[in-house]
Amino acid sequence: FYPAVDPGQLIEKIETYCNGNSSEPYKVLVLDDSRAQAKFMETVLKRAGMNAYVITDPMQIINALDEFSPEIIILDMYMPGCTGTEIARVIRQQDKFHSVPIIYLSAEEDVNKQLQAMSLGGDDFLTKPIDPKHLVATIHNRGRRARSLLALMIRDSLTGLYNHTHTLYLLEQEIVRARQKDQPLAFAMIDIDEFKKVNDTYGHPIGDRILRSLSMFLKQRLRKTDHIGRYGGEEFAVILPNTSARDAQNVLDEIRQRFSELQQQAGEQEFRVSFSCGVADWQGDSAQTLCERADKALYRSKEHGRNQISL
Ligand code: GH3
Ligand code: MG
Ligand code: MG
Ligand code: MG
Repeated sequence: FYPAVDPGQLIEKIETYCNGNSSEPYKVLVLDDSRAQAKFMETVLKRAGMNAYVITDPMQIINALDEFSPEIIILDMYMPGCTGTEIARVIRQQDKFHSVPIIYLSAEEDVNKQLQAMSLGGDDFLTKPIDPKHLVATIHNRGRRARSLLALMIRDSLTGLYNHTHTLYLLEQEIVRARQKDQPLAFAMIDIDEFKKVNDTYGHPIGDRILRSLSMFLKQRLRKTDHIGRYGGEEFAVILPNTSARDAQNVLDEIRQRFSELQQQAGEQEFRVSFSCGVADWQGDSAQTLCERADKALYRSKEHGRNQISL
């Protein structure tokens, strides 16, 4: 029922330079066979506060991608034994770098060749000699766009919470951390009660509003270090690092009670909505089995009459 968690290379990339942390220096990989040009690039990028990783041998590209996980790649066009477009193809073959911005930097002045290179996996074509300001501005623009796209990719658009995939990724991460630090970790699944009826009675837009209001409610009540995700339609997941299941149960039960007392409004009509919750503590097992235990606990809450929390 729960998809096996495959953090995927794309997600790894997201973690490296996302989470809204746009003050992190851009990680720029430069490949140019000319040592002088490589040195020049390194100096310019470092002066601009960027994290530069410079190679002069095209054969090092795979290793550099692996080790450095660049956010932006700058490729020379003509190198001994290969061209920039061939390197771009190699890069694009990896899922993880499928959408990383690639900027060609070359003395090639033939516009047709430039356009052809752009059509083969490149995003920009800059010509040498390059004005450092122009280079830095181009990298900034590309980098900012790439980061904001990735930031969108990990969120659910209705609630702004983490989406299903990213929630599972964070759970994997927190399991690693809990193991390293020998700390407890709690995981909770929340499911709104009789939500179909809410939609049927008051309409889908009201249902959406309730989903957003529960998201806000959870964000306000939980700690900054907790992770809240929209796990499915009207299902939410909460990861509570360094928290015992008992403590998680207490805090979530308080949230449950207050939420169930809120007056929801649809035009003239007032009504209440509740949720059920299942909490599980990490027992040294996998994310998948932890999810399964939380889900079973949630099912018990439903069975025993809803608007309650089970461990
Ligand atoms: P239970 O107490 O057993 O959980 O009953 P339920 O009606 O909540 O459960 P069920 O799984 O039968 O229905 C879930 C409903 O949630 C079905 C669907 O219409 C609604 N839903 C799922 N996603 C959204 C959404 O994005 N917006 C709105 N408005 N409703 C949604
Ligand atoms: Mg060259
Ligand atoms: Mg449901
Ligand atoms: Mg439900």
